[in-house]
Formats: sequence, C-alpha cells, structure tokens
Amino acid sequence: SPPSSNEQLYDVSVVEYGPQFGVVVRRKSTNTTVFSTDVPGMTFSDQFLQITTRLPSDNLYGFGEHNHRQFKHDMNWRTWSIFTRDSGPVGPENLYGAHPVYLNLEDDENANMVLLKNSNGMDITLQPSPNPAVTYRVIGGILDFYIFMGPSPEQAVQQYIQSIGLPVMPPYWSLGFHLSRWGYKDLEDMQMVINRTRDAGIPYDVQWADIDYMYNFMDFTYDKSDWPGLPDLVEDLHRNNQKFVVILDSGIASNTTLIHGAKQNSPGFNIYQDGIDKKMYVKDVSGNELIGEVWPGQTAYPDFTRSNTMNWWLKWMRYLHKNQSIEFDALWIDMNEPSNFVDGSIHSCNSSSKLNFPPYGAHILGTEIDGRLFSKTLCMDSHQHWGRHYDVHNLYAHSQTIRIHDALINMSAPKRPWAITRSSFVGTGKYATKWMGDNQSKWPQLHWSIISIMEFSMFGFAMNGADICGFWYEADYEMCLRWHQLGAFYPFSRNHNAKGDNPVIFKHQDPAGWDEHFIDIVKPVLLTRYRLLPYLYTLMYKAHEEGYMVMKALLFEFPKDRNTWSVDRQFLLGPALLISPALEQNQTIVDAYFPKARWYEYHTGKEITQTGVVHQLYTPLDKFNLHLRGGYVIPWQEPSTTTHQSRTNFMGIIIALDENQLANGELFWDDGESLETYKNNQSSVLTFTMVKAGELTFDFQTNNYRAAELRKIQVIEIYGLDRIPDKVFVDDIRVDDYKIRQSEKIIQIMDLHIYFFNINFSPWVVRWEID
Ligand code: MIG
Repeated sequence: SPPSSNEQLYDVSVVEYGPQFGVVVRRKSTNTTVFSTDVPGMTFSDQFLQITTRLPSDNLYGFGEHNHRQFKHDMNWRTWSIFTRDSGPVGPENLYGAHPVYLNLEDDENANMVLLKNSNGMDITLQPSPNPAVTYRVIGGILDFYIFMGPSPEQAVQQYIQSIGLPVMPPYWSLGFHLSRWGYKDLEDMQMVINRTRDAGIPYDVQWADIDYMYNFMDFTYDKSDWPGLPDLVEDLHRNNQKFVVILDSGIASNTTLIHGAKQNSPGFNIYQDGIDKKMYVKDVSGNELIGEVWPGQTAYPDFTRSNTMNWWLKWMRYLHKNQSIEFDALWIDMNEPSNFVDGSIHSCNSSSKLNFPPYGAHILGTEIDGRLFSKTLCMDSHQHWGRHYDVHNLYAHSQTIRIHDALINMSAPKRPWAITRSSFVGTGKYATKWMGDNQSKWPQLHWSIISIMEFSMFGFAMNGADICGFWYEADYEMCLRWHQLGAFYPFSRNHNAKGDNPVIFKHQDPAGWDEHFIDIVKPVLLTRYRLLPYLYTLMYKAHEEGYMVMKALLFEFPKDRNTWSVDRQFLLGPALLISPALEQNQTIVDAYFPKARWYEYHTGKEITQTGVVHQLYTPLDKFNLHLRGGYVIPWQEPSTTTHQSRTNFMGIIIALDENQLANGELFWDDGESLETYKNNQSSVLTFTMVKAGELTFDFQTNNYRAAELRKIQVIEIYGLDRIPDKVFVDDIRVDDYKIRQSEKIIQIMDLHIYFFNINFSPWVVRWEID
C-alpha cells in the first residue's frame, strides 16, 4: 500500500536566476532531484507555453496516445505530439487519446510519475543523457504539474491512478472472448459466424455489431431491410447466455432527407430535432449547430460537457433498447476524438482565427498542411459548455464517457455499466474501458499492442486490448493464430476486423472461419483464459479498489532487476502470470527473460531452473508460453464456452511455491454483474494463506456473496514440490491416497469438497506432509 500522507518523501526549493526561477523537487531518502524546472527558456504566453524539466534519469515510460515502438522511450530528441485524433496506431503521430504523463525510474529502484494536467494540444520533446529532460511546448492552458513519488514504480502508478480515478469495474462476462467485425454483410452473415463459433466449441461470450446494423449509419436506429431479425438474434444470444454490444458514433445525423427515411424505418426517431430543442450540440462561432460529416453524412456533435446530455442520451438509449427492441448489454463508443470526415465543418472554419490556426501548431497531425488544427475534427473556435473547443478538444470523449457511464447505470441499474471508448483523457478509465483503435493485420502490430496496453494500464485503464488479428487488411493464417495466443491474455480479448476498401470486403477472420487445425490450436488457449478468469477478475477488482495494474511490464514487479527495464515483448497479468508470446512469422523459438524468482511452466509445472537469464523457449505453432510465479496462489475454474456456464463449474487453485515453500493469494467473487457489490455487502474476498510450509488456510476477508450456484474448490494443484506428499489432510481429515496424483511436475489433490460462500463458513486448513 502507498505511504501515508504524513511521510513526505520530498522537499521543494525554488532557485532564482535573474527574472526566471526554477522549482526543484528532491527525493529526501536518496537526495535525487526528481523534477526540476531549473532550466532557462521558459515561455509563458497565451498560445505558447514552453518549459523544460530535468529528469533524474533517461529511463522514461508513458506519454500517450502514440504508437510507441518500445516501452522504454528512445530519448534521442524524439518529439511526440498529444492531441486527440482519429488516426490508427501505425506511424509516430498523435493518436486517439491524450495522456501527458510519464513514469521515470531514477537509476535506483525508485520511481516517480509526473502529470502535466493540461487539456490543450502539445509537443513533448525528449532529451537524452547526460542531461535527460523533457520539453513541453503547449498551445494553451496553464502549467499544472503533479508529481507522484512512489517510491516503487507500481506505487507511483498506483498513486497516480488513485488521484485521477480508479478504473471502472467490468462485468464478469466482459472478460470472456468477443467477436466483432465491420462489414458483416447482413444479419445472416453475422448469424453464420455466431453459429460456426458455437459449433466449434470456441469459448465466446459477446457478439458485437458495428455501424453495419444501423439504418444509414444513424445512431439509435437499425436497418430493418438488411437486419430485420436483429431483435431475435439478440434474444437468441441472451438465451445462450451470451451478450450483445452495439456501436454508437458521436455525430448525430442532421440531413433532413435521411432523417425522413429514418423516421419511416423507425417511428418516433427524431433525436436530431430533440437535441436542437434541448440545446445539446456544439455551437459554431456564430452560435449555430456546428455541422460536420461522418458516416451518415452531415452531423451535429453532442456537447457532452453539458451534464443534461446524460438524460437526453439515456432517452435515446432507451428508445433503441425498448422501442426498437435492440437489447444491447453494453456500448461501444467510437469516433469520439471527435472525428470528422471534413476539416472543421462543412463550411470549413474561420481562417482569421488564431484558435483554428494557432501561431504554434505543435507537430499535431494536420497542422503540416497549412497550420490548421481542425483537420479531421471540429473548428477550434466552436463553443462547448466547458469552454472553447480549442481548450476542451481533448476532453470530448472524457465528457462523453461520464454521461454514458451515468446513463448506463440509470438504464440498467442494478447492473454494472460497461462501455468501451476509443478516445480518452486523464481519468477516463474511471468511466470506460479502452481498445486501441485501427491497428493493422501485420506482424509488427503484435509487439506494438503489448506496449500500448502496458501504457494504458499506467494511464488507469485496467481493461484494454487491441483488435486480435488486426483491423485493416486481410489477416494471415499464422499471424492470426499467434495473435489469438497473445490476445487470449489481453485484459480485453476481442477479434475485430475492418470492412475493406470498397468494393473489396476483407474476408472473415473469426477463429472458426479458418479450418479445424486453427480451431484446435485456438480453443485451448481461449479455454486457458476462461480457466484463469477468477484470477483475472480478482485483478480487475484490485485495480478498481486500489489502483493496481492488471497487464503490466516486468519492471513493475522486479524494479531492482535492470534487465527488466526494457522488456516489452513479454508481460505480466498481475504479479503471478508471465506471458512470453511468439510475435514473429515462422518463429519457433521465443527468447524469454525470467527475473529471479521461481517460475513454473503452466501446463507441466516444470520449473525454470536458472533465472535472471534469457531462455529460449521452443514454441511451435500449437504452443503458447505461460509461466506462473512462485509465491502465489492462483484461483481457477473449470472452463466452459460461456462465462455464465463456467461460473456453475467447480473451482480449483494452483499453489505455486516460492523458495521458502510458501504461497499466498486471494479470490474476489460476486454475481459478476450487480453494481458495486463490494459496497453493498454482496461480495466475498477469499484468502489463501500459508504461514508455514505444507499448510494452507482458506479464509475470508469478507464473506457476503450468497451463491445460488454450486460453489466449491474441488482441486488443489501444487507446483514446486519434488514428489507426492505422503499424507494430505483437509481440516485434519486424511485425503485418500488415490485422490492424490502427479501429472508431470504438478501434484494434484482431487475430488475435494471445500465449500465456500456459505453463511456459516469457517476457515479450512489443508496440510500436506512429506516424510
Ligand atoms: O471510420 O465503425 O475504430 O473499430 O470498426 C471508421 C467502423 C469507423 C473505426 C473504429 C473501428 C470500427 C469502424 N470505425
């Protein structure tokens, strides 16, 4: 847990030189200068603020959103721009989100995190050793820095996340596997994919509908000619305990002819006029609705900085859900940078405005044309409730997720809201989860996805993921297989595909659409994900309650081991699972680094004998690398093909022993979908504790979940024992020998009946003895 606020880890001094001054922040324990503005050249004017801050070291991570090609920054005078923008993760330009925050490792195991809380566009320039520094060139607002002192890297991030807003708690089903694409031809096409996935027995919880389902791409409608049976399809999903997610774009269609058609297709549809009456839209410089162009043609943009957009949006969500009978379970929020197919508006923008053409445009995408900042978005001199678009542009999605989060709670309380957003700002993780946008079906994207997900974990998004098999272009067989082996361990695991470039429609890339061999390889890895969901769900709870990261870089668990500082082709889920994926074509050997700890191969329990070194893991196409770290108890559940079904199966635990033959862990459990169960006495936290070798106690921190379904731990697996124990006792009753067996290097104790989530639960003790 973080240090208490009275243990101040820093002191602050001010250095003056001439008319300028510098603020210096020092870490008391090591005398390290953590942050210092004691550098000449500060400028503070209306549309150009420049400041350089010294860094204690060049071990720098974060800043977003970009397609960084390494997790640890290249400090060699690289410049990264920040301004929310509809642009896919390929090149070096500014992407969907705005996160002006970094983590720095101080050349010892200490770390700090620094946020520039500013919503304007900016450039960040990195300066290498021997004088590592960051130069900010910001085009508005103020310089408002927040410094988080750690001292450990994980603590620094945790303090940051606790102050910007803890990640939203996802429903259990959302941790299942998701199928999506843009370009389902029609309802039959989608139904065909659903059916073949079910038939193949592929674990699969959620079907998504992209803009194809809409009538002329208009929000809150569906196309009754190509998708007539959509309500039935959704009902069928629900009957199979599966879920349905729909996309909603930001722009609201304003073209009268189209609206007329939509009204005929969906009686009662008049959101555009309703929004005008209620003054819901962003206004242009003359006070009229700003009109841009997106999928449905001309559109107005809701001004979600107005709090009453919540009720208005809720009304239309209900319209889709009830009147149109599309009973979606969650929302997918796209195009919210906000994105516009024309620059500024259909009338372009006032060319004499310094907001539209700022004196310094940073290296923001679009400004290279003629200095315009409104490229593919709204005019900067347009008005929103929170301010000029120029100043609040980066907050568009942030304000939207706040309203949609609240609207979802209102619509479906007592169920948990779940929304996923493309654009984001500091603190958006409190309201929505995140996917990485329009990546490509290309090999390098596998590696890049790991970097961006690890970054967004630091930015306070516990649940995020990239499109498995890639969005643009057609996926290749081997790449798509490897991507499932990787994406099965993304916190958010969804296969999503682009439509294609008219008239070409990219072929399907869902796992059941390839061949038997493909299915045979993908099924086990997705079943492994489903088996480990109790562990993943517990991590989500820890993220939501305390700001721990879910998917994270190795350095966060092993900050003293410098070898970990640049590892970005492997990652951890929580403290205990290490994933070392194959990321290259024709790869059969994965170079995997194992920090000093006990590590066990997940499938066999075989221990990695030498640690602190790189191992070459033989990884043919049908194999994926998953290792467990000694010292942890990992809860699991017998998997089925939906999380709903899995949740009725028995559970088990893996006890992965450390060098002292000990391990600890916990399990958070509730019904998986009610709102704030942990605040409403509807959840349980089961603890697994070993204080001495050979003895594990099951107890509770809280025990308020009353399971309707069977709930027992039936199997205990021990990793790290040399041989079968001679005797095993559960609460002093000896377990029959035939129930204890060894499979590879795993000791399994079978057929247990350790019931929990009963009212009169008392701690269970499991003991094993080796004579
Ligand atoms: O202009 O809705 O990132 O996931 O499939 C493209 C169609 C709009 C961008 C999203 C992508 C989605 C696509 N959308």
